[in-house]
Amino acid sequence: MLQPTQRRTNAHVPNARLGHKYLGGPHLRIVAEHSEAEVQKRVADLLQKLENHSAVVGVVGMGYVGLPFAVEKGKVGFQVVGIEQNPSRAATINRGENYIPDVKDEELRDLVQSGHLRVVCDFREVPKMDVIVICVPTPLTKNLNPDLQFVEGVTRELAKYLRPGQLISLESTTYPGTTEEIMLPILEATGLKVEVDFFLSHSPERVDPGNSRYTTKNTSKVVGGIGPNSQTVAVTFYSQTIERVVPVSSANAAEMVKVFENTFRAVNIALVNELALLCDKMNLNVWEVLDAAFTKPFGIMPFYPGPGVGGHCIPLDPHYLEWKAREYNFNTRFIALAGEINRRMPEFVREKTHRVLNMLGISPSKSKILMLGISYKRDLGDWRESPALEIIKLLQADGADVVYHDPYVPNFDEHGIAMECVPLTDEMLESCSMCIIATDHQAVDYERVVAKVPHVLDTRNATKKLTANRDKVTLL
Ligand code: SAJ
Repeated sequence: MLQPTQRRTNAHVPNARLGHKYLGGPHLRIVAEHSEAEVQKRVADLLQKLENHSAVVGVVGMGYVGLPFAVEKGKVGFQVVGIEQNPSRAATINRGENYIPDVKDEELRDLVQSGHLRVVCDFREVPKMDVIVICVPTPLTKNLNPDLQFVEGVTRELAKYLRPGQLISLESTTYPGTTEEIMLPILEATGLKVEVDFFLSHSPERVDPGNSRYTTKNTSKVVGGIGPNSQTVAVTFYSQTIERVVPVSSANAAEMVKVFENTFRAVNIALVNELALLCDKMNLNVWEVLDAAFTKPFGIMPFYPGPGVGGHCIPLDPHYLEWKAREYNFNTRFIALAGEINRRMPEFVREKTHRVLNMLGISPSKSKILMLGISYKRDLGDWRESPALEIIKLLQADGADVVYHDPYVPNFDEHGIAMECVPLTDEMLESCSMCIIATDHQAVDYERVVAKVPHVLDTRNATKKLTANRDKVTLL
């Protein structure tokens, strides 16, 4: 028998109309019946606030996803309140200062000055919010298992302040089932019921950091509600600032869409990395082979080998799906193999570095190596999970003196390595035994680098346009 504070779910009550609430001990009785009309009025009220932009929008996590999203919502007139755990980030935004390259400084400044955007560091203002969007990291543990501490922690905080009429939407990339199996029970433990009192959806972020062509506004957005009412309000919410919203049948489906997208990339990157490993053995130029293959006008799309796969999406997200699939006794072999090949690439770069040093007659332990590029991909300053860090660690273990230059990274302290960027002077270049190009930033003068250093190991084909000194370049 249910205890006084417990509720019977509708599933146990035949012909239950949506929205029955049962509180009761031995004599179960309907004490607060939500009529369908009441629920639909709640939906209508929220829709009105979304359509006339009078809704207050909360965005949890002011990172590369949350801040651009908050700015887009503020630009169309919503009152946006960011919730950010890092006080210095919050203070920076509240001063009208930007720290996300994909956000225009003046747009942020104008929104802060007009009061359309401000950031707090706790959840006490949640009751004022009509929509709360969650854009927090979903990392992996050391043994590649999902780490949902941030999603769960935020959901528990939101539950303390949850009120009827609110939409909660998770944007973080995660395994299918997170919204429904992890977040929903925490939110319904408050006694409020989804689809009746509050609404819940998943809409995966699709941000390509540094991509100026595809932005938060013009990148299509997949939206999956826990139920029809949640779907209606979530699609309306996202449609206010995003040109194309793609509704799917459930939050699970929306979660699966995103992990598939990133798995697609991880597997195809691994395919060309494996080809690079084979071409090395067959003395073929993998870059020539791929450039020729990508001239095919249909049925193919460009991917390129590299020193490994960085960022906090592609190396991580597919393992969320791999972990969940095991629950169904299903082995996602492509994901496992792709991860294995991609994680092997730093070791391959170390092996090719040894070959170059051998050719120069220099022992690794007596070498000075310039790592050119630390960021995980070109033209941005983000070194999370960057393969360059792994390669530095491997070469340092060989006794090499490793220095780095990255125009976007003045210094870094990660994975037990702390280094300062060295200037790319002729003297510095000439003092090195060799250089490894790990990130193909466009701002670097590769012609001068190749002219000044004894030899270059180019893991990104950054020197493809060079004609002079080609004998001083070894490609991955
Ligand atoms: N990489 C290769 N070869 C390639 C492409 C990429 O080695 O052909 C490497 C990159 O150098 C980088 C890593 O893989 O180290 C990830 O590359 P990425 O371009 O996928 O970079 P992310 O993680 O910043 O952005 C991706 C988005 N990228 C694109 O769609 C182009 C997209 O998958 C997601 O929207 C985003 O992650 C995310 O947040 O999930």
